[in-house]
Amino acid sequence: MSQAKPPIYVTQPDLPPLEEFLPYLRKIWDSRVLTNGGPFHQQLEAELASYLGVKHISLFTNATIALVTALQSLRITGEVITTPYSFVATAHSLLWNGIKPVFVDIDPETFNMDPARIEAAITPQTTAIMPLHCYGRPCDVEAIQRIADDYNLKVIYDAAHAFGVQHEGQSVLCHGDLSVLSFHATKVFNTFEGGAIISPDARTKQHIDHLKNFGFVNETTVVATGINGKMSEFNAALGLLQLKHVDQAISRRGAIARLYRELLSGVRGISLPVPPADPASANDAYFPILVEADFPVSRDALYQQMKEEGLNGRRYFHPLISEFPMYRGLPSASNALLPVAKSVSSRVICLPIYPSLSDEDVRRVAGLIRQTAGQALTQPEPVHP
Ligand code: T4K
Repeated sequence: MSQAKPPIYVTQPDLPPLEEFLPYLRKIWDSRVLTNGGPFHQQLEAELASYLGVKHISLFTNATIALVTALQSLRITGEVITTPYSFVATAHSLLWNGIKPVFVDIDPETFNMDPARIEAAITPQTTAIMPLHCYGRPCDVEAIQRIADDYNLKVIYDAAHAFGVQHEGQSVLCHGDLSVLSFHATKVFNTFEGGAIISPDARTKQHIDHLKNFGFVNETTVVATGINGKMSEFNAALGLLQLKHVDQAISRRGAIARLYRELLSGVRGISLPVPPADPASANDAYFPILVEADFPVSRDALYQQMKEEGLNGRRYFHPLISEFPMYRGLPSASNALLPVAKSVSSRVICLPIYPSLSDEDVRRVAGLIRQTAGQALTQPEPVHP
């Protein structure tokens, strides 16, 4: 009797062997330094800056607090132009600062904010642009910067998905005024929970470091209404260890993406994302597919069918941020103004992708999609003795 296979999910956190983490824990136990910018925190900032190819990095407890702090640090007010096609934290960070989000539509190929839509959304209240490098794919950073320069706007990138991504030979995180990374369990590089702000200079970093520590600059001086956004020594230690394995993890993600492409190309009614011309511009954080009208069943029916087989994709990002109750009353939230985002959101499924996912599981996912399309995989099942 064949046993049911365990379910697989859109992602599974990458973790190093536990034995490798124990010496780090021993050091924490011996020193009793648990947080507040201890040695692992300092070491991880230095090692990440070097790995990512950026000058200044401030570690955070998570990317959401980092986004809120990034906006505070640049004193952003009024209106900020942003994308409706993201995780809700992008826009929530604006509301937490009393800023009005102004949504603009996305590009149908990259799913990033369409720079051609930004100018028309600028008003006298606009102070910044907050784009997302969606699924880790670089935005049109040059076009966005040109608009920001013309209208004297700041640019804060939600780079939650963009760990290790390069653009034109340098880190994509070097663009804009600030970039925010997420090190959440579900991300390419995780510290359980965590995040970071990339700053262009030491003064900005110092200010951000004050803001993430209640605004303290020394024992008795508080210069701003800062928050507690500090990363603990535990998370920083894990990050140091994860860094040793991350190249391998990204390379395995690449192999899985290639296998999905091979197995799913030519399937009627399934569109695959166009890969960036430069492979260094991809970290394969996600593998989105679009279920088109000529696929035999709807996107939601396929999603449900996958779920029933224990092959759990996710509809990132459905609903759009602009459809949630706290945003849908905004004039820019009307679906009529966001046709591309609405259409992508109604067609997308992100397929499981993570380093420990086996080729066999990739074949199960692709096989189910092909079977539903009436184009079953022809390769014979591996024969087990
Ligand atoms: N900006 C963007 C563009 C983002 O995508 C995110 C986060 C943020 C900002 C904010 O970053 P943080 O403040 O989180 O650092 C997940 C994540 O919770 C969220 O971090 C992420 N984006 C978003 C895209 O995905 P959910 O609600 O889908 O998570 P959940 O718990 O359903 O996890 C998905 C699957 O992952 C599970 O089915 C199983 C697996 N999983 C998850 C966790 C947490 C595990 O195997 N182990 C785990 O510990 O939001």
